[in-house]
Amino acid sequence: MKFVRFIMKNAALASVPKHIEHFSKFSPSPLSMKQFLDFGSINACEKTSFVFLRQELPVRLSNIMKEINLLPDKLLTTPSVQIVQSWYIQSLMEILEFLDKNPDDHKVLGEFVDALVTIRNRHNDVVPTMAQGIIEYKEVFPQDPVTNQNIQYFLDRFYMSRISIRMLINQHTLIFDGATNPVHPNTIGSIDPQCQVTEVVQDAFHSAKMLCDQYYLSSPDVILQEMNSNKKSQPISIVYVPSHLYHMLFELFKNAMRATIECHENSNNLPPIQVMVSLGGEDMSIKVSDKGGGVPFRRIENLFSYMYSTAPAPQIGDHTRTPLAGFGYGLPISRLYAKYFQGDLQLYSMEGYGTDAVIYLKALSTDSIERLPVYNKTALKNYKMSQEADDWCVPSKEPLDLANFKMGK
Ligand code: W6P
Repeated sequence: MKFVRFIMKNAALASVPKHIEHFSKFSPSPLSMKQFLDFGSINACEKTSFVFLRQELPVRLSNIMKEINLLPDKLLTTPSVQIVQSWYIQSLMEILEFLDKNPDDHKVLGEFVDALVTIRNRHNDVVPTMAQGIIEYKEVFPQDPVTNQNIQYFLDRFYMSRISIRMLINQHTLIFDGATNPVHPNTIGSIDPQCQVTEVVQDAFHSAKMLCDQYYLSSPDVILQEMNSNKKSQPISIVYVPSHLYHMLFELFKNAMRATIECHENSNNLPPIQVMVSLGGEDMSIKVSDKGGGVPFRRIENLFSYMYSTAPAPQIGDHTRTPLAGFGYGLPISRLYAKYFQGDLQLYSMEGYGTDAVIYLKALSTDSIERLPVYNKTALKNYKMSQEADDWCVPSKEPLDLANFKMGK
């Protein structure tokens, strides 16, 4: 029996590359907020969702698996990246099992939900494990700008793919587990059709403040304003995933608080963090402003760099890092959450004064459509181009010796 299972397992494993080839030829199908909501409304049909996901999940998995395979060997063969890759292979195989099953069989639908939960849990630690892979790679190849660019390109796409796959899995498992969320009865899976933006702002601020108090024994206050240009004096609400918004705001508040405290160490009153929430016809924007001394323009890009913000694992007994300090991947991943539904997250800093961080989201649910990476020739080119020289000169610190250019007499 054990032997038969061993043979079967390897037969399945051997056919994986063929399946990846097949499914990566399809482009992922981006869903709009409306489509997400439709899966969870009155005519919600578990069967339709099942039939969609058993195709779409292999497509999204295979598209990104092709890109994992394009990573430079030195990175692809690190133990950590190998582990992540094996999780993707395992999860792909588990979904493929459902391709020849009957969508009208209730038992099949139940097993599918269970499989999705297993897959979601398997991938819980993808972000720290990939970070470990970068550390393993950095030990051999200390920071070079070419690698930084490539890793940035890959991880932005890889984590965006992961956000989208987890979104699909969360929606299906939350909607079809047969229970309504007791705390938020009006949510459709993880989406709140009337997400009260300032409520999420206050939640996120409160959590960051607690962390800040714990480590610095003080924390700045908040001044919160909103401008609803559509319906004056009504609170701003949008169709959105509150947990995504919370994640972004929590990250921005931690950064703003740390900057404020470290910049005003020697004074006994901290300038408050100002938040402006604004709803227009196209955008819903949130600006978080601190007077924390700002960041030189040259370093702003590094704040979003996976490579430059991958800190070596803290040594045991090293208490120099606080939770508000080594942010890890907080900012780049927050920007991906904003971009996921066609928004963005940008920093405007003035060194010597402070920083404005702005989250831009779509005001209309018809504009909130998934932004997904697709594996194609353009993507392939981006992995190959890397080795070539930059087409801008490198500024030299050595003064040019004009004597060399004097005409001989
Ligand atoms: C800073 C650096 C930063 C990053 C993100 C958000 C706010 C701030 N403030 O000084």
